[in-house]
Amino acid sequence: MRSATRTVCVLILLFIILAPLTTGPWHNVEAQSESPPLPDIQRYRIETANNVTTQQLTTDIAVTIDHIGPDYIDILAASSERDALLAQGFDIQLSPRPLIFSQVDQTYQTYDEMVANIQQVAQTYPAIVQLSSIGTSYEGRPLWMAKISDNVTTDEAEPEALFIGQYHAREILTVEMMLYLLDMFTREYDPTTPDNEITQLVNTREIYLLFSVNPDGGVHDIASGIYQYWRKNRQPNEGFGCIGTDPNRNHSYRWGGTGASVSPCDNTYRGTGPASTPEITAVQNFVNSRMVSGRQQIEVAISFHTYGELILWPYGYQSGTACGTPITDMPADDLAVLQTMGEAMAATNGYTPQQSCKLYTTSGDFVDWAYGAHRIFAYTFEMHPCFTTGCPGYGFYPPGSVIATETARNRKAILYLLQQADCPYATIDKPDRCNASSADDEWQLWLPIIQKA
Ligand code: 0X9
Ligand code: CA
Ligand code: CA
Ligand code: ZN
Repeated sequence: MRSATRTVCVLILLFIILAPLTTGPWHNVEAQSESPPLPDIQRYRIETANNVTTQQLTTDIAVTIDHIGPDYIDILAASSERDALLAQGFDIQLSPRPLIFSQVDQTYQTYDEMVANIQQVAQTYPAIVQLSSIGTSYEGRPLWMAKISDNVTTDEAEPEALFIGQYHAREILTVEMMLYLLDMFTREYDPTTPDNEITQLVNTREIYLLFSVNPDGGVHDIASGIYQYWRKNRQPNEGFGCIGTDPNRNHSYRWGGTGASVSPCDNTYRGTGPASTPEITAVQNFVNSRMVSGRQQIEVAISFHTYGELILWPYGYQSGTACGTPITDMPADDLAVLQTMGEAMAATNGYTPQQSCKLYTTSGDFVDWAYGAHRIFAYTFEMHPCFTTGCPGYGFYPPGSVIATETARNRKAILYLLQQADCPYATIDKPDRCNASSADDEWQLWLPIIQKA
């Protein structure tokens, strides 16, 4: 099965009880007088009165389910996918309401606004913020990263943490999440109150904020004024008319397995090889560079996505009934740590905690690589909105009015993870595991890979 198809099949299980009709803010948006080009990917509505199921819709065609209503299913489909559905006899209607960026929301920051914002903050707080670029995107945009710590220009012996926004272009709330963190760590930092939690964490951790892995996709998504539902990066695929690799299928760990597409036109296209995108090469080079004296300095990481209100941990590559069963490249203690911290974080934000492969199988995503190649305790957060009964139907493009609450919602979870970063194994009552001298069979297994000694 194709990955997106499998994705949707899993989602069916989640949505056997269909969500009631909800009215999203875009319902008020009228068409603009001059009409910008419509995206190739558009929203289509399929009435489910004649028992059409998500499974039927996606068995052969990798469309994305956008929203499930009481008697309809909204899908996101490229024109080729739409034609294929029509050829199969489905009665599908173009959704009449394109989401217009300037009308739906001026509160979301564009790439240029984001850059101006983070440069301004870095200038205001030079003692604790160091701005750099870890590389450039395919179209040449800097991939901006802020390091936040006391003595920020010195590499101190402090646990490190990495937070990443916008792997996927249309997941616009994730950029706001990163900007919330920058704002929180700087405005609340006060060296005169070392007991304040923010101050304590900035003083004892080295925190990396990578604001957007996929700025090209993000810029493209809003360039016409109408949201394009764009997911991938903007790297052309030679010999194909369609553009882009899915950055979250392009990481090197077990790249090329199931749960990613080999077709350049698919939304989960894995790319021509491991780290074939400049963006993922940059991410991996950065994380690799944090291997100092044979030890990976980054202990914990979160990759922010939308949507579904989920906290997911590795591995994503296991499939079917193998998901969650013991596996040689993850000691049982590590799975226990991932689960313990994942559930603790979920208790603070109301997300649903689960192993990635429980949602669906992927290969080449960030968390599998971060853990598999570096043993970083890494999480995918799927932010607001949720995707079950009663959830709002605005999917990837929530109204700006939710930004403040839905970013602050993750504050406690992030502070918790940062607190655990000095010894994640303490969460399963095995703090000695954090010492270099720990050695048992499971631990030894890892030494050749990560040399965490
Ligand atoms: O498919 C993805 O890359 C992530 N979901 S999204 O809707 N934001 O695209 C989920 C990645 C987590 N890994 C697995 N579920 N295996
Ligand atoms: Ca420091
Ligand atoms: Ca350090
Ligand atoms: Zn995503």
